[in-house]
Amino acid sequence: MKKIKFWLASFALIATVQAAAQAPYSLPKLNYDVKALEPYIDAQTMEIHHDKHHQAYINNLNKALAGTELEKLTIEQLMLNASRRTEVIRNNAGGHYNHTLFWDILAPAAESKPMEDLQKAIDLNFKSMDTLKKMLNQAAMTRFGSGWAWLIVTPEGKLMVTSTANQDNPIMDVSKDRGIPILGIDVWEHAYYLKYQNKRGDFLESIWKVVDWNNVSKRYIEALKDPLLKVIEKNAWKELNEFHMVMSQTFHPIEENNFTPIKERSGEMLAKAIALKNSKIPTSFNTTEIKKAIDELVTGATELHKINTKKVKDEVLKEKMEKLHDKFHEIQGLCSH
Ligand code: MN3
Repeated sequence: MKKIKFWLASFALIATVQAAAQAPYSLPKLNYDVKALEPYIDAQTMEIHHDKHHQAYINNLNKALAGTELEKLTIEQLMLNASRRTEVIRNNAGGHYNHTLFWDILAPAAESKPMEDLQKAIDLNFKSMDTLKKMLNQAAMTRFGSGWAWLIVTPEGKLMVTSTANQDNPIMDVSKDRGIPILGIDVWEHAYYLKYQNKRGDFLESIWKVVDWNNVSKRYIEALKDPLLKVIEKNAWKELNEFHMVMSQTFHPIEENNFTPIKERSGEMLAKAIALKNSKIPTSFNTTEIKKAIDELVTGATELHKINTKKVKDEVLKEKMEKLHDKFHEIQGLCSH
């Protein structure tokens, strides 16, 4: 049975990888006519914004990914570790994701209202819809230069208003506030300049006439169930990532019989283990199991550093390091649920 499961999983993986390989990103169709959001967003703005600007993000993204390993990643995976991507990939992956969301949360003369679950969450987090709109407009007004204002679902399942510069978004590790966006307002001048010129505030008043709360509500429900929330939560755990960095930069050389990095950095690794122990453990990872494993990680890193300063044989160092590496992966495994 296990074997069958393994093969099924392998086929699924191959299918996914193949789909990704032959699927450079493409422009999603609008669900409404370019004129449909008039008079709040004019047809010419919609046309240029969708057909030219969004298309350009897609073209640049496909070009930057072509023939690289990154082609196999999902758009979310590309964005999560934005700090490690090139500027081109970060900007254009964000540009594609953000605009895809933007078209979806707009609707012609939307007189829609949030569905019950979202309405309750808005009341709980912001007291009222009016306050939420004010906060979003404030975030959009004070975003200097180009960027986005967001309503996001945080890893704790709460709603939060935030904003990002350029084409960044809260899925990215470069953002201060992290979570899954369910509503985004584009405040690049290309989103409003033809009709509103420099009056960003007027654009922000109008946009509420065309926000599709049905789709925002659906996105809210989906975000709460999305495994990406846990991934973001773990990805945002800075001390875990910093330990991981030192671990991978010292452990992998050992596999190739290079002991120099660990001999030079065992003290640094111990410091990172202690920092991890003292860090604020994200809510859903704050279990006795994980705390115990982190304690053991500190013990292991202490021993490793101690024997390293005594200049033991490489084999002894290697054995300790393998145990520490296993312990770290145990923590990572516990974190992924
Ligand atoms: Mn735009």
